[in-house]
Formats: sequence, structure tokens, C-alpha cells
Amino acid sequence: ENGYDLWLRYKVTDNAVLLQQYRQQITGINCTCSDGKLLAAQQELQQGLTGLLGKNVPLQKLVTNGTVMLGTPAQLPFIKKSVGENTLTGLGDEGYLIRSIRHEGKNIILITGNKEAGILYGAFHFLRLLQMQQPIAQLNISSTPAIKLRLLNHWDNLNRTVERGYAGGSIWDWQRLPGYRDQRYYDYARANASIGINGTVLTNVNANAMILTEPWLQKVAALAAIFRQYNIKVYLTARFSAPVEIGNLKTADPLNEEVRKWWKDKADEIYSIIPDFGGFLVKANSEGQPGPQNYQRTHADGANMLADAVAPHNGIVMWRAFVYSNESPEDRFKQAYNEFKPLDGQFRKNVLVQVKNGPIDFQPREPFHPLFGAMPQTPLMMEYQLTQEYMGFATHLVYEAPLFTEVLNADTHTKPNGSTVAQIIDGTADGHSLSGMAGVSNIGSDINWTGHPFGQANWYTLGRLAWNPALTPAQIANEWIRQTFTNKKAFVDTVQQMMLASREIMVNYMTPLGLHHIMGYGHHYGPAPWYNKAPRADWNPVYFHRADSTGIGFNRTASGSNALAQYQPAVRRQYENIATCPEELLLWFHHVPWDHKMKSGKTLWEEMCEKYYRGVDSVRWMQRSWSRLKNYIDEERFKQIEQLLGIQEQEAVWWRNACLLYFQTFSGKPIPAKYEKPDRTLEYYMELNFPYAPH
Ligand code: BDP
Repeated sequence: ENGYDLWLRYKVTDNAVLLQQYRQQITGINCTCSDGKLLAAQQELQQGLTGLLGKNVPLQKLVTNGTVMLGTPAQLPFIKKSVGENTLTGLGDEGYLIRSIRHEGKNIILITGNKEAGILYGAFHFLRLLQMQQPIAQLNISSTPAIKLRLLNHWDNLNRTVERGYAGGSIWDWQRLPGYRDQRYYDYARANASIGINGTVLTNVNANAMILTEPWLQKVAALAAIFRQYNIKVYLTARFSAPVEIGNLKTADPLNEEVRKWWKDKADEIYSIIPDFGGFLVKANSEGQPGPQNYQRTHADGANMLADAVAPHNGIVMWRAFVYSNESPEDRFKQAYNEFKPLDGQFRKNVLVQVKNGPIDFQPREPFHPLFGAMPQTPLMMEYQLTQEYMGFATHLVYEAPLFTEVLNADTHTKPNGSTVAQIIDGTADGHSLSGMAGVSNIGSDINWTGHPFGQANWYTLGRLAWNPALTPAQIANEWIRQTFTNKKAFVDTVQQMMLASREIMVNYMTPLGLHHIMGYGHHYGPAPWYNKAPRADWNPVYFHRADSTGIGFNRTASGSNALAQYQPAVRRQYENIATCPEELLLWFHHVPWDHKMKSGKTLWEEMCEKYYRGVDSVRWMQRSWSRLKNYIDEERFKQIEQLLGIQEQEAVWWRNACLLYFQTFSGKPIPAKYEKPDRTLEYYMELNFPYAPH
């Protein structure tokens, strides 16, 4: 197996008793459909069930015992009576119901929803039950998504390179589109639909205006036509200066009438080509991208102009809050909040502000972004990064669900009765009906889509969490492992343990105790805590760790940058007191003396050594665990992962040695003798020229 089938492998059920039962319980598929999402659902069920049952599962006109019946209440009037109107109303437009019922004197399985989209999601849920070898005798399942926009953000360029992509080139074959419709597009759509993802931004946030020209829009339309059947809308990134670059205007000032008209006309044109186009994602006035501030206008002015252009077509604008200015002397941590909070209430109804999970940039661990909860009048959308820019690329096994849920479960304390980050972004805290969660895609042209086979789990997680943010990392991992590899208990248990531990393991060997942004410059691979030559101070590791002979860490309390003032008092108080600040965030907020006593009784320096060494040891533990699983799965994927774990081990040692040897020049203390000695010098690591890492 090469991993191409992801979690949709549909291998014949390898438990003989269960297989026998499934064959009796499922005899055929009844669906009155000829196109669209219902047809996609029917095709998937037929393919999936035929595989899982190891026999042809026919389409039937008649109803027999074991028929799986698909349809909306409008198509099948008996459903309203059988299910009840209230239950149906509760399902909304994307929810579904899977029930074992009696119909025309037969025992059937009904998959229904108000809209065809719900049935499509229900079909995938049903297949998941079988893939996970669950009982299906008495089904009564209903499910609706908690979050409305569940999106992938591709950072794909039009020349098919992928910014921060580590799994090959872009899967969008622009040159052969629109005429050539690669099977990959269908499989991509199936995979996304199976986990509830309902939108995809095709292009990089560092945008190219060309995508908005007619020939390119025709290519986008071809993708949209495939994705539509799977309830996936396409979105594009809008380059703010497009009116100048492709519209021949002199300005892109968002308050200029000509500019506003240009965008309106452009939106009309897009919707004439792609009637269900989702809208725009915009990175403006950030890292050199053009934006409204070039014309002394605000982010709200810019977002609203685009929002007005797409509003007549029910389009939306996702405006990113990832901004920090070259000129500003402020702690980079504080800048997005400073710029965006004052704009709360000024955005149009169809604008979401898209916020990264933490205040800096997708680090192995960040505190939650202080904007969450701070803009009650604006729907805030979550942006996670699936591609492992700061987490060992597609080389390290890092399951990100613990990172994602850690942020979702954080309490912003902005409301007396419930204001976790999850409640902010699902809209319930502030009563927003528009809500969203996005993941920066880790998908590329590699045969297994994500480079590292375990990268697939992060893609899977994004969809499942956006559907239901209350799912736990263990539940999601369990689902994914069973579908992707096998249901055999020893395998599932071992791999689940590895996955659940993997994020903390990475934190330990890369950036323990709240260290952040100490990686190699530019490509962001490997350690370079010594680096201080970047053109901006806040691109330098030394800016972030601030190690000196007295201690290490970034003082963000009132005696330092005071970034903590951006949190609610309850959060601020906890973090600003070195005694109550969680140790995993310590160096995010405090400059801590080397001999500071940690909860373990060790000094900070000893504790840091302990974490780095434990990180490496744990990678070795993952290697040992994996080596015991050889007989459970195919050789191809077993070997891939074995090799990747080998590289991960070497690189964990690299991180550990380089960081400890460097920080030791400030702490002036020895690495305790009980640990294996670094086998290289600091000079070796500092001179190590990383041969090649994709940007
Ligand atoms: C940083 C990446 C950069 C992205 C930027 C962004 O290094 O490539 O363009 O984020 O999110 O993490 O805009």
C-alpha cells in the first residue's frame, strides 16, 4: 500500500463473524438520484460497501431487509412521520440522521438529511462505522456540524510550488486545466467530504492577481464543478493590488470609486463563471503584501470593500489578522491585537477575521491568541497549520490534535458563562451564525498526499474537529488509525499512544518550557537559536529567547513588553505570576534566572536539560514501539515510517545538542553527567549549513 487511499481504503472486513453479520445487515442501496451530492453519496457507499463486505452491493429499486436507503424528506415523504419534524429541523442544512427502521415491513437503514449534503456526510459516517468494525444493528445517530466554514487553505502558487509545502508540488495542474480533470481532484474531494470539509482556498495567501483573470477563472471553475458534488466550495486569495496589476487602475485605494467598481465587476464576473464561489481570503499589509494601509485606510476599509463586492452573491471575506509591522518597535506578540481590536464592530456582516491559533506563528506550543474573545462583534475564524513548517516538515511524526484542542479548550475568560476559544470560534459565545475553522494544507503531489504517512492524520483531524470541536485527540486518533491501518488492538493501542505523546515529545526536543521561534532562518528547519542576522529583529531567534548570563525568556509582564495586558485579568494574573504560570509556557512570559527552582525541585537549567534529553529518549521510545508493529501492516508503509523515525531521532539529537550547547554559553553550567554527552561542538552546529530545505 502506498497511502494514496488515505482513510478510505475499504478493505474487506477481516473479522469473519462481523463480516457475516454485515453481509446480512446490508443487502443493497436504494437511492432515487441521478446527479449531484446524492449520486456522490450513492457511489461512495457502493464502492465502500462492496469493498468492506467483499461482495457486490447492488443498487435496488425495491426495498428488502438490509436495504440502505438514501433520500431527503422531500423525496421520501414517509421520513417526516417516521422521524418527526423537530428532529429534522435540528439537522439544519448539513446534518444527518442514520437510523435502523422498519419500512414497508422490512428492516432497513435510513440515511437522511434535509439537504443532499447531509446525506453525503451521513454516508461517510456509515462507512466509517464499518471501517471501525462497529455494530450496526440498532442505529440511531444524528450529527450536525458545530462550525459553518470548515476549510483547507492551500498555500499553492500558480507555478505549482507550494509555500511551506513538504509533500511535493501543488496538486492543481493549472497547465492542463480546465480540459483535463485529474482523478486526484475527485479523490481529494472524497477525502474532504468524508471528514466534513466544505471549502477550499486554492491559492497562496501571498497571492498572485493572475488567478483573478478569465482564463484562470475557467480553470478554477473546472475544479469547482468537481468539488460541488462533494459539497465543497472554492475560494481564492485576493491580491489587494489586483486593480492596479490586472485592472490597469492607478490605485487600489479601497475608498476609491473606480477601485470599488472594479472589484464589484470582478466579483460579478467570478460568479458568472462559478455560481457558488465561496469568497476571498486576504493577507494584507503583512510581510510585504499590499493592503489598505498603503492608502492610509484600515483593515476594515479593505475588508468591507471586498465584502460589498461579493455580498450580492452571498460571498464572504476571510481577512487575516496575521500582521506585524516592520516599523513597529512593539513586541511582535502584541501587534495583531493592537491593530484589530479597535476595529471590532466595523466589519460588514459577511467578513470573518481569521486568526492563527497563537500570537506569533504556528510554533510547537503557543498560548492562545489574545484576539480570541477580544472582538465580540466580529466572527473570528481559527487558522491552524497542518503543514509542519515549524514541526519538522513532513519528516517528523507529530500528531497535531493535542495542540489544536489545547487551544480550543483554553478559557479566554471574556464571558462569565463560558468563553473557551472553542465557544468563541463556533459562534456560540457571541451569537454569531457565521463561524469558521481553517487548516493550512499539508497536501501535495506525493503519492500519499502528505509526505509523512502520519501527516494524513493532521488533515483528518482538521475536518473532524471543525465538525465537532468537542472530540478528543484520542477519539480522532483512534478513528484514523483503524481506518488507515488496521483494527487490530495491539496496533491501535500502540500507535494511539505514540500519536498522543508525539506533540509533547517534539516540544521537548525543540522548544521546551515556552521557548519559541528558535529555528533556522528562512527555511525554518532545524535549530538556530544563535541566529541574529535577519533583516528584521523579530525574525531572529535571539529576539525571542533573550538568553543572557542572568537567565532566559521573554519578559511579557508589566515590567517587560506587557503583552499579558491583552488577556483578561484572570488569564493575565495566572501567567504573570511566575509561581502560577504553567511551566510549559514559562519562557513565553518571563525572563527566568538559570537557577530558578522549578516544581520538580530542579533548577531551570537542569529542567531544560531534562526536557531536551527526555525529548530524544521519547523519539527512541517511538522507534522501539514502531519496530514491534511490523507484522500488523503492509511492508511499504511500515518501512517508510521506520525510516522517517530514524531521521527524526537524528534530528532530535541535533536540536537537543545545538540548543543546550548554545544556551550553556549563557547558563555557564554543565550538562549533568548522567546524560550522554553531545558528540559535537557548538561550532559544528553553528557552521552546519543545512544543505537544502524547501521554503
Ligand atoms: C509564516 C510563513 C510564511 C507565510 C506566513 C503567513 O513562514 O511563509 O506566508 O506565515 O501565514 O508562518 O502569511
